[in-house]
Amino acid sequence: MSTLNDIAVNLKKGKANDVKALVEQALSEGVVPGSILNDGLLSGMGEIGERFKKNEVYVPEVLIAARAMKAGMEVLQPHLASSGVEPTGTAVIGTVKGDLHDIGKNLVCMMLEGAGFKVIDIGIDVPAEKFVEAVQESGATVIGVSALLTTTMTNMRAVVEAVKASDVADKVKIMIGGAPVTQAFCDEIGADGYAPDAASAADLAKSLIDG
Ligand code: B1M
Repeated sequence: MSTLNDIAVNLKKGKANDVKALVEQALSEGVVPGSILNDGLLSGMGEIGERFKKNEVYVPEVLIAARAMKAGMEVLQPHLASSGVEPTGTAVIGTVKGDLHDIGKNLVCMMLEGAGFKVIDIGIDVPAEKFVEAVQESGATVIGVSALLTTTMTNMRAVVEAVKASDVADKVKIMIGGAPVTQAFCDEIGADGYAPDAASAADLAKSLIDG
């Protein structure tokens, strides 16, 4: 279906208005909402994620593609809801206590949305118990914790401990990331996974909920 291909192509170029109009066009052509999501929007965003991982595109391109994705989703969302298409999963994302950096965390949110997740962004400087509360309220199955400072990444341990001590311990997986974070640190604090960049975070979240 060429309209779906056009959606993916224009999304990759970050043409928000065109993506919005093409989603409307696909709906009027009778394309099912799930197909517009998977074969149009997510297909384009997935490709941007892969190219970002390979350093073929950079943060600005990802941001404008995500904006185009959002424009398309605004049109599509009510149709998805009424046709019973479920999100891939729900993820609670925040930057650890003491840390105000959110550019990388916001990119992770966008890539997760691009992978079909419902994202609950709980912001910056988030204490460990807030992550637990957000999962209790939302039923999220993934927690994403970001840190950009060597002095604040240690607060990720408190998030892992708070989750493990809570009633959601068996229901949610914890992934961590941010410039100073490593797989070795992830193993040390007992988090479920580490992703080096935003696109890998979306892949990791999918694999964590698939078990
Ligand atoms: Co800050 N800062 N900063 N800063 N800042 C760094 C991080 C620093 C490396 C600069 C330097 O010294 N060279 C340094 C940290 C040193 C260290 O601890 N090793 C530093 C410092 C020291 C500080 C202050 C202490 C400075 C001061 O006040 N003396 C202060 C701390 C404030 C606080 O948090 N309490 C501070 C403040 C700030 C600003 C507020 C001015 C601003 C933040 C604005 C904002 O975020 N809204 C800022 C910025 C912009 C930076 C730099 C320049 C850029 C960070 C960034 O956004 N990168 C940074 C230097 C640098 O990195 N070159 C620096 C772009 C972003 C896309 O990358 O966040 O790494 P990043 O995200 C990547 C991956 O890491 C990963 O995916 C993203 C994209 O692929 N990722 C995840 C991130 N989170 C993830 C979560 C995941 C998975 C992957 O799963 C959940």
